[in-house]
Amino acid sequence: MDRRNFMKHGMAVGGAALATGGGTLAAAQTAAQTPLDQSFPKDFLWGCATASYQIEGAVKEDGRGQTNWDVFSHTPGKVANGDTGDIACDSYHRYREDIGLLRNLGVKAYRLSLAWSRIFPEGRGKPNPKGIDYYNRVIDALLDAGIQPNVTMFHWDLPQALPGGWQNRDTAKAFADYAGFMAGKLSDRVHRFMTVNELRCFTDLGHMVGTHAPGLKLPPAQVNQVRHHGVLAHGLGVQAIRAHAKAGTEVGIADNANIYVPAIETPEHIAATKKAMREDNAMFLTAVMEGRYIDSYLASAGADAPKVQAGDMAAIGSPLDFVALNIYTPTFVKADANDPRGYATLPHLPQSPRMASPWLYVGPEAAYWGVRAVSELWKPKAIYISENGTSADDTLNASGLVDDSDRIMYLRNYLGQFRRAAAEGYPLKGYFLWSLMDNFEWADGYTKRFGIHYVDFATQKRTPKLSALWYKELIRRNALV
Ligand code: PNW
Repeated sequence: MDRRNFMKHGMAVGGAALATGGGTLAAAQTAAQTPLDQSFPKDFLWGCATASYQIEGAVKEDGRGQTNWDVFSHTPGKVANGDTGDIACDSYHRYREDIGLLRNLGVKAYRLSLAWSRIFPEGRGKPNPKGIDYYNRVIDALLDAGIQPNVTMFHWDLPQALPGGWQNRDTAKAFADYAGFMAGKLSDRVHRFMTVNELRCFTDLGHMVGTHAPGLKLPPAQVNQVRHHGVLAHGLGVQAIRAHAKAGTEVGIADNANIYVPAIETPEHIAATKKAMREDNAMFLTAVMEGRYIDSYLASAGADAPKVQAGDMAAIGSPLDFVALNIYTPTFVKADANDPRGYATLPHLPQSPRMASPWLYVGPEAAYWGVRAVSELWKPKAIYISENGTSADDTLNASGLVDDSDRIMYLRNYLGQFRRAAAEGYPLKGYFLWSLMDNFEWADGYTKRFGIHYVDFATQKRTPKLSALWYKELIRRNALV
């Protein structure tokens, strides 16, 4: 009940009752309330997410090979403050403590990624048994804690030894060999694998925008080729995982398709939104879900379209057991008869609300529309949210705690919209909050904190933020709180 209704009702039952009878007030409140059902579906999978380079540290330990992000972060000027992932959260050594944090939250699942270069230090060739042992230990400790591991095979830390990196199509093949190999090692205990994380980030940010490793600004034809190698790696990876994993292992992708939101929820604008979703993600999720590059993409790329070999598109379109989405920020859309595409994407405005990362505009409706548009466009069997969360400029208060009401505000609003999607029957099965703890935030180094646990990077002390207590309660009730 909001304050205005409460006051109205208080007046109606009379000032005397309000002033004297607590019981009368409680009864009046009950009568006035029709509480919204805030619950999530039974068996909804609650989890947290992290990624190898962002938390592990130990970059030279136990035979780990160098990666593109080691090189990039050690190149002056590339990462805020010259920060690197050399130590990060030191989870390589502290994973038992981190699993303790997960257990305390009551999550049923943890999304982690494997560092390819711990397994194949050169990207391919002879596997490194110590790298495999490390992930065996982590996975066994998770299972001992009653937590289901969900494994991403590639979350951006690419073995540096692979010649040409993602510009070379052989990297897609090397990825598939590595992913198949690890699926063979882990699928007795890991039942859900995600191939790659965020196609658009490791291709475009690394090769077009230049803000992520390897820091290139290539011309369009080469960018499209890198994108093609990215989706090809995913597709070949799906096939390799299926070939080596136990029957029943689920395989999907964790992608950050651009998420479009109708400015007005009417059929006209909703249709425009779905068109934007499909066309503006044509080289990424649309290719993966449809096994082809749609005409509008090929027409706009023209002579810069990627070079595709026989069999590529069938591999890219390999059927998936689920689609996982990283959802952070919205792009608003309106139907627009003046635009040949029939829609216009609306720019964010100076006063559009955002969180601590400049790109992180707040738009909880992205949670609902991301799930709905993907469901309606491609009918996946299941959808997971592989990431959602926010940066905040967290500081410790006088008691040494972090009262991150801003992060709770963000999460509660997004989760309300995920709940809406689940309640309407879209096949949303689970949610991984980004992130379990503050970590190496790529080009922002340690200046941006996404965790629900605060990490003091000088001492490696982890402290639950208020948002961790909030998430724990939400999980306990399986309902918004
Ligand atoms: C994701 N954007 O990155 C990554 O998967 C995580 O590793 C990362 O820490 C997290 O989100 C927070 O940034 C993104 O510009 C980077 O829209 C950039 C964007 C989205 C996601």
